[in-house]
Amino acid sequence: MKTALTELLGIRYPIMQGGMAWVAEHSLASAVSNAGGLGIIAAANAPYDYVKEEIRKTRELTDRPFGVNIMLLSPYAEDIARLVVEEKVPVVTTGAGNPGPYMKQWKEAGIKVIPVVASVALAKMMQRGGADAVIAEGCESGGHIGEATTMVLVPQVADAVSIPVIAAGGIGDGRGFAAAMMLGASGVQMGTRFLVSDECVVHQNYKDRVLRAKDIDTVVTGRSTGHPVRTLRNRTTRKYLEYEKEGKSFEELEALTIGGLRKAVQDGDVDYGSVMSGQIAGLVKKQQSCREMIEEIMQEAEALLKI
Ligand code: TUI
Repeated sequence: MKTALTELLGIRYPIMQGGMAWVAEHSLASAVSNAGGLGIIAAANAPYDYVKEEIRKTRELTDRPFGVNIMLLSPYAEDIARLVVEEKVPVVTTGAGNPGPYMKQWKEAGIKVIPVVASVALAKMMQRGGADAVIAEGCESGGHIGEATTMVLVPQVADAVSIPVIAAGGIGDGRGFAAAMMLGASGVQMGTRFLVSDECVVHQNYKDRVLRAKDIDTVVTGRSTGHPVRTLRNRTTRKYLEYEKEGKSFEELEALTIGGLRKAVQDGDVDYGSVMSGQIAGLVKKQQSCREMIEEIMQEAEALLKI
């Protein structure tokens, strides 16, 4: 399938993998790129040397295009912004902020820049700043989220900009892919579905929680602090939501979740850790290779889009 996104990035299928913190490393990113999508390494809160090594390992495993996601709240965001230029990384995506200050250096280095936006206003600003495409991410997504759903955000962003729009949030199969195209997207980004892939290195307990999740098993914590985060419900989210209702301080809330994602991803502590997941977890029922996932989604979508 040829779309504005496959043309822009030189990839076979218009499917990107989300830059999931602690999850999206070289093994997952190279598997998605080798399967014809765009794999992404998440820089998250990691320092320069760690991300540099991840880029090297990814290049060892694939000669296809891949990207690095820069989480703009990271204390190392500036270092990683420089690293992607030094390493001539083909694609950069950004999240959780406005990458405006870095755009010029990335564009001058010939990097394709694709910021995640959660509003029409930021999408327009990114287009003015030279972005090659935008990812319109709805609040069905896991992790740090905005306000609007994918269903309302994607068509409004598609109307507002002339660069390609990639839909993210709540997409997990060929139906979601086809729906995104109907809303004006040129491709999709998926996180939760790839999280349970064979090549994804998260602890099996984490994958099992996602595979067993039902439609209404995610919750959003942190609305009161201005950092809403969607995760699967567990002991910690229950306590967090109680604390928020009681008006506990920012520090008390932070203390509950600090290091929680690492605990879930690496130690498999899914009862107390932070099990970030999108709402589409309820639909994700099979652990497969990234290639099987991508090919299945494309077959479903192509059949639907021909109707
Ligand atoms: O970034 C994400 N998802 C993430 S980052 C992350 S690590 C983290 N953990 C705890 C707290 C904070 C971060 C886990 N999940 N998705 C992309 C995304 N970006 N979603 C929403 C946005 C966004 C929101 C507002 C982007 C820009 C924005 O406005 C920026 C501005 O200044 O106007």
